[in-house]
Amino acid sequence: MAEQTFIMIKPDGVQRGLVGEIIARFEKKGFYLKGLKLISVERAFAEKHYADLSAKPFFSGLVDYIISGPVVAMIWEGKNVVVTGRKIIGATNPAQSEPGTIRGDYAIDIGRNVIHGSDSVESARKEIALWFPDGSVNWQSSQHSWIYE
Ligand code: IDP
Ligand code: MG
Repeated sequence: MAEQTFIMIKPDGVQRGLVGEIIARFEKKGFYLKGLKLISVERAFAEKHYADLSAKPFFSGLVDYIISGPVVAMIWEGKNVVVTGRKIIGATNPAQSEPGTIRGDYAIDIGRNVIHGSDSVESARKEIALWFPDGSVNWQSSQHSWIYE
């Protein structure tokens, strides 16, 4: 199967009306949308998603942030989508994110950085299994041969 990543538009991105803009960036790049839902998650679920960060001082604030409103959970697929997705998103701290990236263009503070993207193929696999237990939607784009040589 082609590489997949888990992308989540955080509650601030939903509240600020950035859902369409963010989806458009991944679509126009040529990645394929293979899963999509608007969902509010409970504290225990958010803690599981961010389990690797449980020792960090900002952990409880981070969990409060993620459960503060609905998020848009997505699976995106394509060649190198994990690494390229992180580039489209930009550096964790928007103060260091390049203009042209999502965080560089739409965020100011690290604790309100609009979007999440898996940091490796292995975390993508885990995060997709957590957020999409039924797996991804199987479809093929009719544009495939216009995007890949
Ligand atoms: P990432 O989202 O770029 O992968 P991580 O280090 O995995 O960054 O951190 C997860 C999320 O935790 C960040 O996107 C951000 O929302 C939040 N976060 C990270 N560092 C801080 C911090 O120092 N203060 C507040 N929130 C932070
Ligand atoms: Mg991370």
